[in-house]
Amino acid sequence: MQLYDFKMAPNARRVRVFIAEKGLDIPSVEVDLGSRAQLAGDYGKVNPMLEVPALALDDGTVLTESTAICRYLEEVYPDPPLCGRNPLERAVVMMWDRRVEQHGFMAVSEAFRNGNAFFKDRAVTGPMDFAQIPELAERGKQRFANFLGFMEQRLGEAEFVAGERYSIADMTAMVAIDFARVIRARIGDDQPNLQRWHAAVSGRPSAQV
Ligand SMILES: N[C@@H](CCC(=O)N[C@@H](CS)C(=O)NCC(=O)O)C(=O)O
Repeated sequence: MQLYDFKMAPNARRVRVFIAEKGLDIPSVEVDLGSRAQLAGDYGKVNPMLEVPALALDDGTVLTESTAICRYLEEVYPDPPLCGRNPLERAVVMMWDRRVEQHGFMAVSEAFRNGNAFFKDRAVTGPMDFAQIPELAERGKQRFANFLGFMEQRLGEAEFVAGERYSIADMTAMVAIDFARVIRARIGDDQPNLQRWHAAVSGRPSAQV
């Protein structure tokens, strides 16, 4: 296997954290998004969506979409379970992971890509160019602030995002919140549940990747 990675890319970090939690050692190659390497050369043959992460398997299959990559690794390397241990747990974990992805991850992404000059005419990833929409940058910041409030409430009722066990939903939430520094958004001093949870998940060795 080989992972197509980029150190600063949050979706790639989601997969790196997952790999670290599984204790796997998967070789990786860096696709430098900073110099737009994903748009040049042969990377389109690896991933026509021109995104990282991508996981190339030994049989030539290339998996993209961070959640799909993690689900594959969960099936092949079930220990420790990170996506739930039974049908109900798996559904609850996926529910929370998807909520975090849609309302947290996408909010930061919307704010960052529509507000930062680097993404002029590249407001959406992939082969098509899209102009920035400044209103979306503002809306993304608002959505992310709402997300933090929602998570503060959630983490007041459960130890981890999806319940009493650490899961992929915690990884997605941690990566989104850490990445939100790019839009200058942070957990507030008045959000003790989020602070407690963030200290716990950030203290795991996997968070260092
Ligand atoms: N849905 C994809 C999204 C992947 C994605 O958006 N990757 C970003 C980096 S975090 C990317 O490759 N961006 C390329 C670009 O900016 O053109 C996933 O879950 O992996």
